[in-house]
Amino acid sequence: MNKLILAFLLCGTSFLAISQSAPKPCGPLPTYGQLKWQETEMYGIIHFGPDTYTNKEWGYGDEDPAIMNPTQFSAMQIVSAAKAGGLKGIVVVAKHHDGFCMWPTKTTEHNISKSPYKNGKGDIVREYREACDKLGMKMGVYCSPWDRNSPLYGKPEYVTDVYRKQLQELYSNYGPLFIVWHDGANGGDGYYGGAKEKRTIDRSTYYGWDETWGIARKLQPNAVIFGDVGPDVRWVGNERGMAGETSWATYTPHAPEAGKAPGNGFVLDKEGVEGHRDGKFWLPAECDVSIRPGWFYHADQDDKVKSAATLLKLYYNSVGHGACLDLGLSPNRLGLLADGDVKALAAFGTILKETFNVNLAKGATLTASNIRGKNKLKYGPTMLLDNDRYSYWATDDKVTTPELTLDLHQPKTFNVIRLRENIKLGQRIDAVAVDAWLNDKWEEVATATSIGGNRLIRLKADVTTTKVRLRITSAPVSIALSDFGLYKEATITE
Ligand code: FUL
Repeated sequence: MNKLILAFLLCGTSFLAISQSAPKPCGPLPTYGQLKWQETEMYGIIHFGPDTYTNKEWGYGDEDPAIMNPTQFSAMQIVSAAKAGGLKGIVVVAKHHDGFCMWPTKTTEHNISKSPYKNGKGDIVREYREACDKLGMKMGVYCSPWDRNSPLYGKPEYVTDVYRKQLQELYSNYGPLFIVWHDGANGGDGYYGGAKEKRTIDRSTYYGWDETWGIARKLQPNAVIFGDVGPDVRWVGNERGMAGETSWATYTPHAPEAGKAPGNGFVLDKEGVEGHRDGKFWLPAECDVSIRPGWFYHADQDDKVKSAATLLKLYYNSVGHGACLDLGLSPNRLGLLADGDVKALAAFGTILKETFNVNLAKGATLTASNIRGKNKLKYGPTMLLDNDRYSYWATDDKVTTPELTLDLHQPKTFNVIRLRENIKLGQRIDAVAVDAWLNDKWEEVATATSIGGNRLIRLKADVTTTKVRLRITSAPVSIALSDFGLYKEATITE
């Protein structure tokens, strides 16, 4: 009888352990498109157009299409350089504020078919698509809502007959897009078909964003929509490539005027830096910053291209804070990235590859203070080392501040720590600390807040130790951590 009870209890316990259900999700959750976007981590945004030839950043809209005549344009050269830099996709600026369309659109004469490029048979957007497909890179598009060429700009017909039709063309004819990009700069003076005047629009209502976004939802259901107000990816609020030291994936956009709806170009953008812990939406940040001072190519900025070391710093401050980095690339008048830009990208890509190639925590013996339902197979800490963003170490519901010890078995030297949550269950962790076994005791070497999809901690100095301890110091719910990595940053050779 006793044996029977014992057997029942044992079975019961292991049954309970195995059937232990997954932690309940916490707060807003990412969509499929947002998960894929998070995995992308870094992509480029390519500004090339009439401004390249007029040496401007914002064309007035009266540029003659005849100036668009790159003699050596090579999407392959540009996208290959981006790939060498570790970027996984590009956003093509298909139309900037000057209204010039880089594809042969039916919506306006102001487009590439009216230029001498390929005798009016050119399609720059298609050339990028083909290069991306050949190189295994993702593609997105940016079609500026503000159009300083269109005579209709400011009237409802511009939105319905021009802008939305342009989006339809771009979303229908250029394959799968991972992101569609909407700018906040809109309204002001411009050519407007010869009117040459200032036109202001109501930024919270003019573009009818809900309906406009609906085009992407229908034609590109897996693409994320970027804008100051998302709705899938938010602007970080600066063009310096910096997400906050604390940066939540959750966010509630607020309008600068009470009682009005926020819109692109009409938002309290400083709030984008950190997001909101209690934000209503899963709306992580994109950090856009150019490799050069300007977004377009200017010959006098050839000596101001960001170095690999600077790009690396931007990487830690963006990708390392749970955001994605959108790096501006600027082909020159020939239609190529200049040598200096190509070299900086290559050096940057090499450092990243060499740094993150070897996780020094691999092979460690992991001991967790708690494992959900004691189910090691499903929720044990070995899940942290399997390179899967969605397998995870989880704790029982009541355990929100667990600890994990890693016995590295031999001295290892690192200066970068990586943590990731399984964001399919939301952003759960507020803060962590990492200790190293030094001088026969635990010494705190790092702390961090807002873990989310990716958190990189770059240490000021190397740490050499045989044992590391991770402490989750604050979380409102049980944890679901998917990754723990220790890395030694590669040396920069430029
Ligand atoms: C800004 C634009 O006004 C710039 O010209 C550039 O395109 C940048 C990426 O977005 O808001």
